[in-house]
Amino acid sequence: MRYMNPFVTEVDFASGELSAPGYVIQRKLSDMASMYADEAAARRTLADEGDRLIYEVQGVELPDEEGQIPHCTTRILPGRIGDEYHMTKGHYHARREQGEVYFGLSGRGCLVMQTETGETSVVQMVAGSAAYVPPFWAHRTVNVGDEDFVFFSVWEARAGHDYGTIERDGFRKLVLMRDGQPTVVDNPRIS
Ligand code: S6P
Ligand code: ZN
Repeated sequence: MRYMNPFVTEVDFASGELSAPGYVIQRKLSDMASMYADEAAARRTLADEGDRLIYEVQGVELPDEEGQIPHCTTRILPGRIGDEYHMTKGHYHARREQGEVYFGLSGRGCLVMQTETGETSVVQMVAGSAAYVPPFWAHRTVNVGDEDFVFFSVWEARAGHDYGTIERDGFRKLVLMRDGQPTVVDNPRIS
């Protein structure tokens, strides 16, 4: 563990932009078409409208060492693929015993969580919501509003990210538009 200097980052609540991002990740529809429940709708959207930005992450660069506390913003653009709202890929932490805190900065979203033993939870997030992702819970965020949904995340550096389990199995709960409203439904692909 090395000493390093303290620093501050300015965060734009509306856009999620950091004053000096150490990295920026953009996830487009083409990166995650197979993660949408209606994959045919995703492929049709790509063919008819071309690719689109689904979400962007801006974070500070920190050493990958135990005790470091990485933090970043995520901005999910509004929109749907078929009936399903724009969302992040979602992941378990590679070290399942590491939790995380999400803080809503602007817009309106859902935080979809599940455990490997079959429990599920979906909580609402708005500006000012501090949501806790306990150890062992996979997490995905969904923009259910008409404007950008932006939140701030804080986790432990050695948590790591396991995307493969969700890519293979999906989430048990989906957030779809039903009668114009965000509605949580069971994922028909998971019995
Ligand atoms: C990191 C934390 C978030 C997500 C971000 C993008 O542990 O949960 O910063 O990385 O919201 O989601 P995803 O699923 O593509 O990493
Ligand atoms: Zn995480």
